[in-house]
Amino acid sequence: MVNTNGKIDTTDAGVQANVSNSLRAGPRGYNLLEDTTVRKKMLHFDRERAPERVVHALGHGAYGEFESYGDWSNLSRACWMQQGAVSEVFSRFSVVVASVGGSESGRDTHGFATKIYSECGNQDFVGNHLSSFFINDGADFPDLIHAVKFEVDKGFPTGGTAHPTAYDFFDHHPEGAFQLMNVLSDLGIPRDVRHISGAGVHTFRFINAQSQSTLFKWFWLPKLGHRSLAYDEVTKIAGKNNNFQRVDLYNNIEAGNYPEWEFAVQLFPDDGTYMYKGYDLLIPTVIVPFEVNPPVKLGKLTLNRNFNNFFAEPESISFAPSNVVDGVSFVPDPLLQWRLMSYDDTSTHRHNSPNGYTLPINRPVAPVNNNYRDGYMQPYIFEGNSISTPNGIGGVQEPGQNATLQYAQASDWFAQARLFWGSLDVYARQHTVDAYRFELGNVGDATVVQAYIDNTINKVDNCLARRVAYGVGADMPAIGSGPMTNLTNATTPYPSLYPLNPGQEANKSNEGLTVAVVANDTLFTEAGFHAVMALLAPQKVSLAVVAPRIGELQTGVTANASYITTSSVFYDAIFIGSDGNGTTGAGLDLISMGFVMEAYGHGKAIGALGSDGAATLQSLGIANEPGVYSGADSTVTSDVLAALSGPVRFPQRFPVDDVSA
Ligand code: HDD
Repeated sequence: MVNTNGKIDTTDAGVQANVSNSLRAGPRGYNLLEDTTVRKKMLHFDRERAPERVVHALGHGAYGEFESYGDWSNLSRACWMQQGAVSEVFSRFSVVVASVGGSESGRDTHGFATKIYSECGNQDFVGNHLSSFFINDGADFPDLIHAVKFEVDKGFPTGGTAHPTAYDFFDHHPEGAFQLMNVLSDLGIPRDVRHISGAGVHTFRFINAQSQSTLFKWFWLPKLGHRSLAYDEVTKIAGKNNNFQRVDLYNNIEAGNYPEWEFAVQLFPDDGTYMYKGYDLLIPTVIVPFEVNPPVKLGKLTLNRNFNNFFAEPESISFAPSNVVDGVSFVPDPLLQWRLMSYDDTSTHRHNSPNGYTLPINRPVAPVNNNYRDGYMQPYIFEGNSISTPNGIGGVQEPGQNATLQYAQASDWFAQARLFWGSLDVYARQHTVDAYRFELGNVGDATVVQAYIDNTINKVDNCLARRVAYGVGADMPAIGSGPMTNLTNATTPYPSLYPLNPGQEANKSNEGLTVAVVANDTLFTEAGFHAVMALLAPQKVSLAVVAPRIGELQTGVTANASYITTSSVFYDAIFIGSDGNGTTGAGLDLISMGFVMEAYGHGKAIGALGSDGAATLQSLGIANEPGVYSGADSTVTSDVLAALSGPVRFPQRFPVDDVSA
């Protein structure tokens, strides 16, 4: 780490110099060519940017540790899986489509990449927050990315798939139907990265000390559970704070609220077929539901330290699925096989050198001894003359290994998407229908829209296809022309497919959430503040006091946000302050009413404090709705906290299509 604070400015040759004033021919004269100092400063500045990642460009991350829960030597000889092993890690979170500077809350597949700096070398887990993928062959990846990024002849839309080339690609790749439906459900718009899973998508291979192979799929399961946004919030967050997710992670780590994930694996016997109970383990778009093969928890990831320098750490880190330690290996999945090449290649390009592995963030804690030499920016001075292998004159010595195999093919790409659709409750279905309508409604090319509805959505479910078509003005496929999923809730035998369904993760921790209280010069007294905080603080929930202006209010309470700086979309629930005299309802102006009602419209818990709370809710017309509470300050606070751990949101408030016809 380098610290330049308080030091005398120098050139990059270490010569003390003033680099803030140009050398000029007299006080009003031209700049002189001899001003080598400022020329070098400018030259460095002109080259400050490295190319952004071709995908997953927009990201951030943090350090932490991985701890093995036990002795897993029966599965693998990987050192980080042994009894008591604790390794340092860095995790980077990203979104696929948006470029640097975009909104990280956008609807997308979110990347979840982790580098374990273990004693036996770097082990990278480069996954996404969803367990499937859009394609099965790496050869299609450049086309997928070309199709989902902005339209090249227009330069828009950036950061989203609601356009013709994307849906034309999806139309030609039905194997992605399940993944796209996941992205279009509320799973595609997570609240933040502390509440997402990670998934490796492919099958990998463990090898133990006896050289026995066990196949596995890996997951990071968030101890905080899953939480998502409402789509309307996504669009507003993008406008007011497109860094919402990194701010959330950063602030929570600074506050000591360290997010944790359990490392869980589904294990499959390696009998040479790469099949498990009819599931093809070489097809990355095919998932094996947890109900069919429950994951086993092997360890825990904790993120507990923010980085110091964005460029040197999250931006410069190079992840690669090819970075595995001895004891972890691959299978002949054609998507994975191309990934084994592409990441190292892109790292070489981004760092303009194969020496990117020597950067502090990429360097293993395990010793590096090899014959890779020279190239741009080689930082090491190696001793000795022997730089070839094998050798007999004292250079590095080789260990050894390798293997080859084959795979089968599955074909009903829609069955898995149908299972997912069947797992959603009526509200989650509506959100997914709305997301299809948003995307296809923006595609603009009627042929592409109709093709996607007929060729993909209608093969998943006829009712879904008709609802989407109806909403975007396309021809509705005839009733019965596609499969008809039972319309009662959660008909799936696999509820794990949609962890956001009510009741699926009851009693979630509220750690790191933020609740806003609507205040002004009379509403929300200090007594109210103490009553609320007494219950929020133990659950590590923060309180934002939102008022017409920031600063101390006449009640003595300090407002830390105003209607100009903030928006209801940044909070998980809303309180309405009370003046303690029974006159609150009269104290709400139009802006604060709008603030509360927007949160209400997003399904959030609303608590009106004080004896006058019920009257306030009456005046807003929401007094008798689920998730809306009034009463004594402590009762209301407890009710809101319980709502946050339980249903989280009250989707009954969102409009739902009439599908009775
Ligand atoms: Fe990829 C980045 C995840 C398929 C080629 N990918 C990248 C990142 C994540 C993933 C999380 C960001 C890493 C970081 O934070 O630096 N990618 C996935 C998953 C996939 C997947 C889960 C499917 C299972 N990717 C995939 C394919 C290819 C790539 C099939 C090419 C054959 N991915 C890349 C890349 C990137 C990348 C071009 C861009 C930046 C980087 O690698 O370091 O090489």
